[in-house]
Amino acid sequence: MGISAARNNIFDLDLSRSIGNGKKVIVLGADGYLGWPMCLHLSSRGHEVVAVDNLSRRKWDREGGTHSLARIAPMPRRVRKWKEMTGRTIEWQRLDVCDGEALMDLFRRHRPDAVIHFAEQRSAPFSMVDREHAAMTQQNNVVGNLNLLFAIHEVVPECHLIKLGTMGEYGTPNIDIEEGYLDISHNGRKDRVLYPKLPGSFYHLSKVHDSNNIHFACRIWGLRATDLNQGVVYGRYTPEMALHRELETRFDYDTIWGTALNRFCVQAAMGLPLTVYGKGGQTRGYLDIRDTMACIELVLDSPPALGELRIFNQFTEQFSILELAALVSDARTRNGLETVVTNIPNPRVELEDHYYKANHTGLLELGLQPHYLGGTLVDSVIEWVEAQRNRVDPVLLQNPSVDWRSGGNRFWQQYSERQGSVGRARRQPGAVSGMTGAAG
Ligand code: NAD
Ligand code: USQ
Repeated sequence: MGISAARNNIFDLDLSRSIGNGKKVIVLGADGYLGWPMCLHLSSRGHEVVAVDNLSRRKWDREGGTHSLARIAPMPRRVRKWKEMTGRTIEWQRLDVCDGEALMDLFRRHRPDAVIHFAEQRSAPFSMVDREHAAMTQQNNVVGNLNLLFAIHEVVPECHLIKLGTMGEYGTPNIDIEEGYLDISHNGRKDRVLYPKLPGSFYHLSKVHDSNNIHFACRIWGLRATDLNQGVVYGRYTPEMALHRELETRFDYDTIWGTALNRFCVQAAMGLPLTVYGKGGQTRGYLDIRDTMACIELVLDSPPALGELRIFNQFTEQFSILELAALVSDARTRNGLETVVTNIPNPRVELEDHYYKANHTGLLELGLQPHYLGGTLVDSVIEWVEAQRNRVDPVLLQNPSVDWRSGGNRFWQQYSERQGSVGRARRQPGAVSGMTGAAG
């Protein structure tokens, strides 16, 4: 949705809670797609927010030749603009979560009531490029999360850890997926165990390792944590971001970082075929970015008891890839335009036709009122993309550059090698100094 259209919704913006009445919250991964809107959302509701990121995502974009379709302002400019628009302060700190000492210092200085952990390498294809990317992903994610557990344990043991996990931790089992735990009977005895996991990439595996470490820390140190197994997020608009274009979050559309529905909207806007991988029966949980904000706020407002690891499945609807493609193509047909849906060879190793039924009642019981996916949202994203079509690189959009069996392919080589400034400028004709998706 363009800023002008989104402005109509700015009355959704709730600045009623005054500063100082909220909690002190550290947001790790604050420069990302979800972390930045989370900072705005919490700040607008009177929480004291410390925004932390090491800007590695901007570096990974440069490495792989990708860029955010929305121009994203550098963090110092974003927090200045927020202060200018609302009078509220978000404290910005550049820090690597894998630097355990620096993280410990941060915790000693701020003694947060809660920490929201988004700061991980989150692309499944990026984790499958080669050995180096798999190792980097698991080291970054698992070590960062472990450092965080120690910082909480040693500095603020009552602090509520809110950790972003993923629905992909479960994989696609042939039985119903429960919220985190499974009650089992075996040889006449009963117990409750963490739900068995069958993840589909080295990235998804890193989240499983995180979940196990968090579970262990809650058991032995009595920490309190909420692990949110989130589905695929779509959309680019929250009321806070509508205040100014420098407050917008990133929007990825390429085959490494872009997620399915966002990518389909870009393909439709460009008049290119929607790329269904394989048969398209792959079914996943999905949610609107506004519901990510709402879920985390609900969780923050009702922390679990000390020693408890609470797990929620954070999504609102499930769709197969073919259903998503049909939704986007129907939205175009209503506007008199034709969209082609094409099945391309699947670069991933995954079931393409499977049973999928995942329980997700926990957040609804906490009070979540979902925004369900409809044609209006799809239309608004497509309309916004049409206005930036000169920034879309069709090669990055249409061609998977990583194969699960053989790693980075010729498209990966082509783009990861084009690191010169000339190549970058050619790929981003609309880039202007200080407002780019590729440069930190
Ligand atoms: P993103 O890549 O846009 O943002 C992640 C941010 O974390 C980046 O700004 C990056 O620089 C930062 N980061 C990474 N490693 C760091 C480190 N060691 N120290 C400090 N900062 C570091 O990702 P996103 O889409 O905003 O996702 C946020 C979280 O939510 C991730 O953990 C992801 O796995 C999870 N998640 C996302 C989705 C989705 O659809 N986007 C779905 C389910 C779960
Ligand atoms: N897919 C297509 N065509 C495309 C892109 C994707 O058919 O053009 C298919 C994939 O093969 C897969 C499904 O769509 O079956 C989802 O892929 P995706 O790229 O939208 O999402 P995924 O790789 O699973 O990862 C994203 C986020 C990740 C998060 C995860 C939630 O990048 O951080 O953890 O969604 S979940 O899928 O629930 O694990």
